[in-house]
Amino acid sequence: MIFTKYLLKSKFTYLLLLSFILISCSGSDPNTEEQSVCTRTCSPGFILNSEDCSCEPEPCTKTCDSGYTLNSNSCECECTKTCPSGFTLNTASCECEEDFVANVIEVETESITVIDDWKERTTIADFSGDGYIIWEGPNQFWRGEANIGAAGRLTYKINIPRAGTYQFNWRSYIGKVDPSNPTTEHNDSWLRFPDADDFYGKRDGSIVYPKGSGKTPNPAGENGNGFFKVYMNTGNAWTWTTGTFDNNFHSIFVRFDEAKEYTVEIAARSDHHAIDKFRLTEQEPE
Ligand SMILES: [Ca+2]
Ligand SMILES: [Ca+2]
Repeated sequence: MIFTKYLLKSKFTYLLLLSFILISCSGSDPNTEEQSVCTRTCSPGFILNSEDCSCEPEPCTKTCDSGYTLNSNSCECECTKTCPSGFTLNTASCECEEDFVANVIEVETESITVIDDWKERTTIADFSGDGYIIWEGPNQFWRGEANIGAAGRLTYKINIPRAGTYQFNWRSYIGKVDPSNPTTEHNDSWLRFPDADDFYGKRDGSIVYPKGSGKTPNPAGENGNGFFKVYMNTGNAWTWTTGTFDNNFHSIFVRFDEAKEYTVEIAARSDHHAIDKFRLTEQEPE
């Protein structure tokens, strides 16, 4: 009897406990209520996760053009192009740009038949080609502007492969030493580009044109008829140093606006100025 009584009491307790749990669970939970009315606004690029009411980055679904790779963190297309040899990547434009390779035109002065008192010689060592040319006639300076470039005018034809600006240099030698002026005599000849689009001397920001070109300023020293007096001041050696403007050395530049044949004129000025060859070196466009 005692056992039965205990069992009944125990069953009652169990039911009471069960009822209590059921009542508790059917009641509303204030936390759950708050989550279900999440009205958060997310910044651009983020979307609302309604489950935990958080803003999450939008999934990146961008497609990138060829040469670009998707950075999934930033969702940006980044330039990862690889350029072929001879090209360099411009990271700003993501374009492969062809590397500048200068065209160089070199002409042996003895490649034409010389006239007047120009002679083709091989006496001075270390020339290239078949020899060099040297003016063995009288000096052709300070004879009046009308005579500039008139005597011993040699004409060379050159093929310019690409329009642009080229630096002019000749390889020359003082073929006779004046003891009192060893590097300022027998050191120059006349030069003109009659059909080029521009022909000038340049030193830093200073640009000069030959008299007769119609352009100014003109250099100090003799010049005229579109000719520059072109000189160097090296003794006992061939040198590529080539410039104009007395006591204010300006290098020589020529602009050709088309890829075609142009004319170079070299005329006699100082006797025994020897010229082995000349060169035009294309300048990289600025
Ligand atoms: Ca001179
Ligand atoms: Ca030569």
